Amino acid sequence: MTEILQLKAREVLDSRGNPTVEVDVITKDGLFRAMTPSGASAGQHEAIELRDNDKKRYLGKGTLNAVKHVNQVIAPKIIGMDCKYQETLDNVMMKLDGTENKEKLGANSILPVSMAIAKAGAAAKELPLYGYIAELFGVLPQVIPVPMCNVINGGKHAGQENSIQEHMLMPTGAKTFHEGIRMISESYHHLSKILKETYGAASILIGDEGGFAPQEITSVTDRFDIMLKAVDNAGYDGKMKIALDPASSEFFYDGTYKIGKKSFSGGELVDFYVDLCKTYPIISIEDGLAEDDWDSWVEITKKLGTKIQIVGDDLFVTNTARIKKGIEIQAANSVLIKLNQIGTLTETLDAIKMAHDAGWTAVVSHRSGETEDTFIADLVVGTSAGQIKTGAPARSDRNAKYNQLLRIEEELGEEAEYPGIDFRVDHLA
Ligand code: 2PG
Ligand code: MG
Repeated sequence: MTEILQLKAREVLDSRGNPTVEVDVITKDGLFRAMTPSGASAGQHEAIELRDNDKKRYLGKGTLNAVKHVNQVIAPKIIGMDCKYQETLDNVMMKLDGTENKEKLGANSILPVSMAIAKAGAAAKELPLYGYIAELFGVLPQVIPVPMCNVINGGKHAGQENSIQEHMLMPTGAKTFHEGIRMISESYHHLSKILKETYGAASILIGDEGGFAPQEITSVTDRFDIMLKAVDNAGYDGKMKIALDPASSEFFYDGTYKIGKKSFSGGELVDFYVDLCKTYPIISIEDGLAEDDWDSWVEITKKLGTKIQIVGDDLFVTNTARIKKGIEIQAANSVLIKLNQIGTLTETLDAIKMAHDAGWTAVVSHRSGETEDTFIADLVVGTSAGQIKTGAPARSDRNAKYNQLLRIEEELGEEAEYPGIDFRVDHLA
């Protein structure tokens, strides 16, 4: 038995300078620390992130109530328990909360405890975190993910309205993660050069996820063209694919989608994506449709689902009830995975398992408001998910994850597998 000796939360800052919750767990093996991230284009169906709403502190975004819930409600129950019983401990917290969306205690109080406990459990078993998660999940940790790197930030992450949010490069032609990250970094710097030469210094200011946010380029095709030019200049023509996250719930108003000055019905937007896929090397579209527009999701999956990855983020919110529905009606073929959308590691692993069992992919993701915590890098290896979305190769809140993956690939040595374009195959088979 490895007893949880102390459990303590505090308020710290995230990458946007907003407060978030950090938790320390102490066992005989030492101190284990975790922090919860926070979304901006968050889905309506996500577990609740508790904010104090005291306008005198942090413009209402304080997290002192969530901190209090950890210290006064969760800690007294959890202290003394064995940190190796992840599922039991997560269930204790879910019971303490007792609501479906964790609105009583807040997912931002429960999640950092769940993550810190996993880190303590890994140490107790003398395993690296990815190895411990792999044991919980029931796979061999070997698959290092293909990164989805958001090199042009739009939408809420760049102070824009009615605009596509994420324009990502995926180094599918690399042989290893190390090579993939180098391809991304070099292309990113070529992109910076082209942008600055074409549009001036302001165009290389960056958004929340480290990608450039050129306000001058509003059309998605112009954004893709300049990205592909950068890839070409870096010498990687044909070795890099495009992934897109429009985050369309953000520009959906009473049944109509609005991108810039154009309006689209669900069906018209699906056709817009179909056309984009004819011209550009797109292999993945996330949240192409809004979080409750199930019919249009079924339509996009019918039209594009055999050719590319159709990922549900706000649609599924890492919640098995919604993923189950999506599988039944074939509304997508992939799930975006965010720990804080659901609030515990156990439920997150269940969501990935459900996706894999249906032959779907799962993409482990950061939030736009991140921290220095690298948990998701270990999570993606520990579940063989094969893809991670964690921003541009800029700013340490994003690079912390890439750097951890570089370390894990080095540690796995010959055992490491980088799936490249085969990220879609089921690595659990
Ligand atoms: C998304 C995420 C992360 P946010 O929409 O996929 O990129 O954004 O964390 O703001 O919800
Ligand atoms: Mg998204």
